[in-house]
Amino acid sequence: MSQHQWWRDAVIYQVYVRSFADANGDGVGDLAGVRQHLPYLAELGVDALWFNPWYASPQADAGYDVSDYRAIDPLFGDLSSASALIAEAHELGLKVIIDVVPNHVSDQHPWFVEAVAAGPGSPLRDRFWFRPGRGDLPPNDWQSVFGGPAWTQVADGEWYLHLFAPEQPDLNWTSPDVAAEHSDVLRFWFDRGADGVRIDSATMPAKDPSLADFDPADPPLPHPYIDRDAVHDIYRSWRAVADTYEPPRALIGEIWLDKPDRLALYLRPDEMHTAFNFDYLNCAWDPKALRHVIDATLEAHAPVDAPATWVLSNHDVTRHVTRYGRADSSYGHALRQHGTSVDLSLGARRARAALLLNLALPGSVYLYQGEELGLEEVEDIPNGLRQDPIFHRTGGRDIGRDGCRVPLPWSGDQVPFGFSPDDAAASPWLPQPATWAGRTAEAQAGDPNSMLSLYRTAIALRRQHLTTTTDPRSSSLPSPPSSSPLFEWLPTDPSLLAFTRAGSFTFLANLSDQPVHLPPHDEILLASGPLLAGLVPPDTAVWLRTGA
Ligand code: TEU
Repeated sequence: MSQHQWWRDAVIYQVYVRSFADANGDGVGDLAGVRQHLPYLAELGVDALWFNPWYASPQADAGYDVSDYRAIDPLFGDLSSASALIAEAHELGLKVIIDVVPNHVSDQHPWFVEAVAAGPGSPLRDRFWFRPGRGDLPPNDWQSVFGGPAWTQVADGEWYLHLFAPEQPDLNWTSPDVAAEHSDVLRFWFDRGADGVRIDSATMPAKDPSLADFDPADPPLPHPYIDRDAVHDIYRSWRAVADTYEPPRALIGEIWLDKPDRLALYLRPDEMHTAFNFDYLNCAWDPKALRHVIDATLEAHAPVDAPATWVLSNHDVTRHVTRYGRADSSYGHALRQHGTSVDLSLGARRARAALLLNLALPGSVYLYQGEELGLEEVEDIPNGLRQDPIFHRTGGRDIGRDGCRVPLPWSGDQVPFGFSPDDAAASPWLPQPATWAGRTAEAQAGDPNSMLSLYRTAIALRRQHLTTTTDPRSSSLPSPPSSSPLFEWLPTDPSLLAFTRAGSFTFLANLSDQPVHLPPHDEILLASGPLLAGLVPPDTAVWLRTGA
């Protein structure tokens, strides 16, 4: 396969910069911290890094409120450290994906500041959604994703739309300035070596211009602001920009839709290359449900010739070790609350099996920093330290996303576990649990049974047995025979998941509560946990080499 299509079967690691590694001791992760740990990421064996927004921002929503795309936030570094980071990543064979947020900007972005100052009727307000209210009430009944009304009033009496926090005014994509500016921003970063872009809230930038009221429990179709046809024009124009580069840059969509056929529309040949699979993320640890979502995903992606993606965690959702340790293991759009009982050792066992499943399925895989250390959701952060606007805007009804954003434990046996230097001026921006002492990257690196060791081994074996991408780090890897079927379910008991890949590779996961026999095989390549006398225990997965 062409090196140009690296994203088809890449393993992509999400770097949440503010929680990755803090080199300057202010308690917040930074680009210098990422640079120090690039060898760790190369050793993990991933192909690409996706960085959450690192641009200048008041940080009302952890950087998803951008005030200047052409500057790095001083919390994280500066443009020269970003360029150095990109160059160093490339030297290690790692691609770099940036994050762009078309739906909104910061209320401190010069466009919004100007629009507010210009007053009602000014064309500068056309880049946003300013409207007069209905008496003392907002222009319509739309609610923000983060809770509360989606409108905020400015001093002259007009209101502006924000589907997220009030500090994140929505852009009006019918304004030509908006499209031109985003194409320029993409060029700015592609010229600096970015290999792709993750597109935030990608279904939401196109709005019904009538801004009519609707019942969120029974929304009309098309929806007033989710997945409207006009949104595709945006990504066609972005694809045109990406395709002017050599090699072409990749477009990756954050598309929360529960209809695989609607998702596939974003993956048409002149739009995005790939999108996150949130149906899979939302799926319970249940063989029937998993089989169904895997089939639906592969069926929806095949006609548009786009690779499927497999993702279980990110900076917005409860970490999957915790989800899988609950009686109801699906994520859904459930509120995050205290007090649901979690069996973390069960969650970790399932997470190990799930890793083997993700890496064995056809397509690309997204990993969220810390999952390779088996980190769980930190649910007992004191309310006074919570930062997420979701916590604050729901009055604590939803405890928010801080629990999956806690700074990583790197080394040592005491807080801050090497996240910040020993002489740091500040503590980590969110408190780390003392129980992470045995879970640092340093502690796990030397333990062949650790989560980290499983990730390293599994990613390396996947490269050897299941990918066809040319690896810049090695030129002599075997490719599967081209005539062999790429993916085929094996007939098994419905409580198991079993399939073959590439003719000589078999995957089996036992999701029943009884041990099962290993199927015929030539060699056990990897198991997610100990096998007992030829038996695969519950919540355990194996990779087998079978007769080619
Ligand atoms: O998220 C978009 C989004 O709608 C979901 O993340 C989800 O509904 C939300 O997190 C509630 O759980 C993206 C980013 O990933 C997120 O971090 C930003 O806060 C959001 O956009 C606004 O830019």
